[in-house]
Amino acid sequence: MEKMRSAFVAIVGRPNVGKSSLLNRFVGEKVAIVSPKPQTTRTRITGVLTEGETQFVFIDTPGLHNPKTKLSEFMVKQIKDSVADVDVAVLVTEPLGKIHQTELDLLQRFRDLRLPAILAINKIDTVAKKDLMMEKIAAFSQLFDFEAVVPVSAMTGDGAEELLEEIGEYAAEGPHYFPDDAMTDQPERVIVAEIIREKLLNNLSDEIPHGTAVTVEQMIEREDKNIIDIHAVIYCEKDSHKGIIIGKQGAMLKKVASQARREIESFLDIKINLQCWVKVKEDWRNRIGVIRDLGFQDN
Ligand SMILES: Nc1nc2c(ncn2[C@@H]2O[C@H](COP(=O)(O)OP(=O)(O)OP(=O)(O)O)[C@@H](O)[C@H]2O)c(=O)[nH]1
Ligand SMILES: [Mg+2]
Repeated sequence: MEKMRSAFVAIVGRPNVGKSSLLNRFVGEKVAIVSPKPQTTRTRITGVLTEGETQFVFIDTPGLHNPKTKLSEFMVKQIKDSVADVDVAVLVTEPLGKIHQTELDLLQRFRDLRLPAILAINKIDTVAKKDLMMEKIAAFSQLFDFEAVVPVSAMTGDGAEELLEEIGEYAAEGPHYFPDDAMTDQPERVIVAEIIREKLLNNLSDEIPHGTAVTVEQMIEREDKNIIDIHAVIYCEKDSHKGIIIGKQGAMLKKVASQARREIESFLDIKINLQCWVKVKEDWRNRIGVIRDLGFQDN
C-alpha cells in the first residue's frame, strides 16, 4: 500500500489578489466567498483536497493590510498564525504593479520561520503582454528564494495543476487529518452566513458591506416537508446603513436575500425559507466583546 501523505498549505497575500478564488479552484467547490472588494475574507478558512495518497489542507487567509479596526487587527493576526504551522506557503500576487510593503512583510515572516514559499502570479488571464509580468517575477525573485514561481488563473484554471504539483512536493508522510471526501471544516451555518455576506458585498457600495456581519440564528428542517427555515441577522454599524441595506420598500434586502437563497439552496441541495433581519450594533468592528460574540475568536 502506498504511504499516506499530507501537506498543510497557507495561502497568503494582499487583499483582492484571488486567494479565495484559488482555494475554491483547488477544492473544486465554493468553500470561501469571493468578491471584487478587498478584505472579503475575515477568518482562516480551511479547504481540503485529497488526491490518492496525498491530502492537501489549504488555509485561506484574509488579505494582509494595515489594520484600522479591532476586527482588522484580528484578521491580520489570523494571517500571522496561519503560516506558523504549515509545510509550505503560497504567496499570491497579481501579474502587474509594484511590490507592496505588506508583501515584503510576508517574505520576512517566511524567512523568520524558514518556511518554503511558492509564488503564484494569479489573474494571468488579464495580461496580454507577458513582459511586464516577467519584470515583476524578476523583482520578486531577487527578494526571496522561492521554491517555484507559477503563473496561474484561478478564474480559467490555467496553471492550477502545475501549482498543485509544486505544492505536492511539500507533502510529508503522515495520516490524513480529514475524511477523504471532506472539502472544508466550516460548519454549514457559517457557510450560509458567508453566502449572505457575499451578496451584501456584491450589491452594496464601498464602506457599508465592510461594516456588516451576518449570523445564522436558526436553521431548522421542517418535519413534514423537505424545507429548511433559516433565520439570519445582518448586523451593521449605523441606522443610516440599515436603511440602505433594507432599501426602498425593502427592495435591496429582497434582492440580497433572493440571491443568497438560490445559492444556499444549491449548496444544501434542499429548498429553504430564508428570513433576514437587519440590526444595528454601533461601531461593532472596534468592540472586542462584540466581535467575539459574532464568532471572531482565536482558535
Ligand atoms: N480575471 C480574473 N479575476 C480573478 C481571478 N482570481 C480572482 N479574480 C477576481 O478577483 C476578485 C478578488 O477575488 P478573491 O478570491 O475574493 O480575492 P482574495 O485574495 O481572497 O481577497 P480578500 O479575501 O479580500 O483578501 C474577485 O472579483 C475575483 O473574481 C483570476 O484568475 N482572473
Ligand atoms: Mg478571500
